[in-house]
Amino acid sequence: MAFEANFDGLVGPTHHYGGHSFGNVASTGNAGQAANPRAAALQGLAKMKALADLGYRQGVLPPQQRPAVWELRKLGFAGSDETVIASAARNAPQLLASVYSASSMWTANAGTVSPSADTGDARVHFTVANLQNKFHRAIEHEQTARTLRAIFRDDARFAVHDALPMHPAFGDEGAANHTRFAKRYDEPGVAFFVYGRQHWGGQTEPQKYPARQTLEASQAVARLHGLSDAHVVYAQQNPAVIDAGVFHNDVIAVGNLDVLFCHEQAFLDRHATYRALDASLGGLRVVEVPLSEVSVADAVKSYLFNSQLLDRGDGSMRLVVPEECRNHAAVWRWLQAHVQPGAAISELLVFDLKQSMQNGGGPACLRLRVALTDAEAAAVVPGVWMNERLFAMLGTWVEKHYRDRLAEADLADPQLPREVQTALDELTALLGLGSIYPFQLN
Ligand code: SUG
Repeated sequence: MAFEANFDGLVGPTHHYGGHSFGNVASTGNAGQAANPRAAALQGLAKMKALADLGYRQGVLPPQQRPAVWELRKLGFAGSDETVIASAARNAPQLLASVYSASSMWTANAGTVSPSADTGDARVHFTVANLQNKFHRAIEHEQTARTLRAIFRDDARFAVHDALPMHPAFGDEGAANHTRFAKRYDEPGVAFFVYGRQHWGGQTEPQKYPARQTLEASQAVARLHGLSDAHVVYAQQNPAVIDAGVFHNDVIAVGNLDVLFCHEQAFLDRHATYRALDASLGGLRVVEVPLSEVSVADAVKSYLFNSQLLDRGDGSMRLVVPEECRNHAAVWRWLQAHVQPGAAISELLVFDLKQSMQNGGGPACLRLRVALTDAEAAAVVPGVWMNERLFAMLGTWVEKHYRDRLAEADLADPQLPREVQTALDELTALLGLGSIYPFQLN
């Protein structure tokens, strides 16, 4: 038996609104607001617990150590950690905020995953995303690789590849631009890679905002995972929607098993894309939302498509959407009219994820999907699986260590790095991960 597990990023204690992501309109629009890291973490945990209670396998990926003082040292700040932080706070507050970002919570960007049914050597393959387009995210990959190797540590079953070379030709944002379709989780499926631009020889690109994912990066991931050409489909994202704030494909499309739920404007050539997927999979169900019913602006603001499609086991899907969908009349109307018994999407679940949403991170951003067989799941470090006990422990841990308010000025507080280390040291013990963080390894 095989199934899809979701590994959600536990929001870290330094969650803030830094305005770090040009092209992500929520991030730049909410820059400078005070955040509530405690509420952010509890909102994420509530979603994980609710899905675990419904019977889905749910894992937790721990946050990263912040501030990444070692990155400030590479940039010329010297002295003790306290001196480095104080001097960055005075002279380069934007840099300090970047190395304080809790952005690793969006684990859809941790890497691209191919299940063992699809790969050349029948292991589950992960390629860590380099996230090279944004400085605050380009500093995630080393820890991401360490964390994934600590959790998926059985080399006979799992392969974790390092991030692709840090160059604009290989811009890689992980699973946010990748969807795996299949008739069943344990059968070979189709890897669908969506790219924003082609580095060498590309014709069309967005004009206003960056395209973060390249075709060349997606092709490299397919090679690393040993995917067969017949089971890979590449499609270019519509550059116009990137310019409208769709910085990852998962802001405008989501798929699972044989269902693709997307906006009419998601792809540059939608008919060719649907045809290629349908042929490769042997039957695809497309649930397409027309522009006449939901505008791209409403899709971006509500995050209708940054939703999770979860298999109900009866041939239909549950759709997990953020609260913001209720607040956009056209979106809510579409959901009320189309999500119903007998349809491909037959049930709606709504979650309050406002803290993450205000940085452009919805339900789908917060999770990394890993299709596993029972034997593979048994080889995962057991402490990361969500259950009553872990939920209670993590809730207590958050209440004990997290602040309920964090604004940019607070990042200069010399106490904050110590609070983070104390919290993370306890967390690795709670999850049974051993030493994974720089402060534990040095
Ligand atoms: O990379 N936001 C993230 C959101 C990532 C969403 N992920 C997916 N769509 N899969 C990003 O733009 C904002 C951080 C700040 O501004 O403080 C940020 O990094």
